[in-house]
Amino acid sequence: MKFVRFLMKNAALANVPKQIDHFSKFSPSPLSMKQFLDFGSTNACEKTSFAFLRQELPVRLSNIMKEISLMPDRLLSTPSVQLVQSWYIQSLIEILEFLDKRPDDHSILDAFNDALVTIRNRHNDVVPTMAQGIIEYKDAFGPDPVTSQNIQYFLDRFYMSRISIRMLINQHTLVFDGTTNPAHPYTIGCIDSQCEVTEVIRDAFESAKMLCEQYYLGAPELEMREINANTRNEAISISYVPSHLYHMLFELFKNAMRATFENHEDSYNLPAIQVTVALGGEDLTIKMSDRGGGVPFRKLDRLFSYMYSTAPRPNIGEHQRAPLAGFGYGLPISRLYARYFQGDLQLFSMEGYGTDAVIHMKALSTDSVEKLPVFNKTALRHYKFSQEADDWCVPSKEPLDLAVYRVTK
Ligand code: W6P
Repeated sequence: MKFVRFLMKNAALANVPKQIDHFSKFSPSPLSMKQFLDFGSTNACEKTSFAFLRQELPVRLSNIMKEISLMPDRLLSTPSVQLVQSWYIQSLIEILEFLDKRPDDHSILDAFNDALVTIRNRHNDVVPTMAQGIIEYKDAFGPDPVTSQNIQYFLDRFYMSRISIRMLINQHTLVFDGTTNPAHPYTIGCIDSQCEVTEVIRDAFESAKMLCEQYYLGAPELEMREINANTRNEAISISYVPSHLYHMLFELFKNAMRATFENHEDSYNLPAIQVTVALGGEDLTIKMSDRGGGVPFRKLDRLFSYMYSTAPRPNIGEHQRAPLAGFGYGLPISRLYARYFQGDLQLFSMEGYGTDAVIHMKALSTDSVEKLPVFNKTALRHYKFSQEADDWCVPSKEPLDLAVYRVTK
């Protein structure tokens, strides 16, 4: 019996490249917020969701697995990246098991839910494991700008794919786990159809404040303004994933608080962090302003760079405290959460004064559509021809000696 299982397992493994080729020929199908909500409301059908996911998950997995396999060999061959790749292969195999199963029997649907939970757990540590691979690469080859650019391109797409796959899995497992007791009636899976934005802002502020007080023995205040141009004096709410919004805001607050402290010796007189929330006809915009002294323009892009912001995880001992911010992938991944539903996260800084962080979100659930990477010729070109020279001149350190050009009389 054991031997038969061994044979079956190897047969599945041998088939994987063929399956990846097949499923990566399909483009992922982006869902809108409205479609996510429909899957989880009155006409929710677990069989439809099952039939959709057993096709769509292999498509999304295979599309990004193609890109993994095109990473530079020096990165692909690191133990960490090999481990991540093996997780993707295993998860693909486990979903493909359901391709020839009919969902008439509820035990199949239950087994599918269990498989999704197993897969989600398997991939919990993808981000730190991938970061370890980058560290291994940097230690061996140094941080060159071309590789940094390629890694940026790949990881933005890879993490976006991961966010989207986890979103699909979360929605299916939460909506169809048999219980109907959401936090409040407007919650469908992990989406809140009436997400009160200022509530999430206050939650994220309070959590960051607690961390900040542990570390700096104080925290700046929050000043919030809310402008609802649609229905005046009404609290602003949209359909959104509160945990995604919380993730972005918590990250921004930590950065703003740290900057405020590092820029003000006198911690009794800290300038407040000002947050403005505005709702218009199509956009919901959140602006967070700190007076933390700002960041030189030249260094602003680095805050979003996976390569530059990858440093070995500090070993946090018993008596040390976790730093407030400043290492890890908080900002680039927050920006992906904003972009995932067609928004964005940007930083504007005035060196010597402070920084504005702006989150743009779609106000309408019809505009909130998943933004997904697709493996096509354009993507392939990025991996094959990315070693080209820049098409803008590099300013040289030495000023040009114009004397060379003087016409001899
Ligand atoms: C800073 C740097 C930063 C990053 C993100 C958000 C706010 C801030 N403030 O000085």
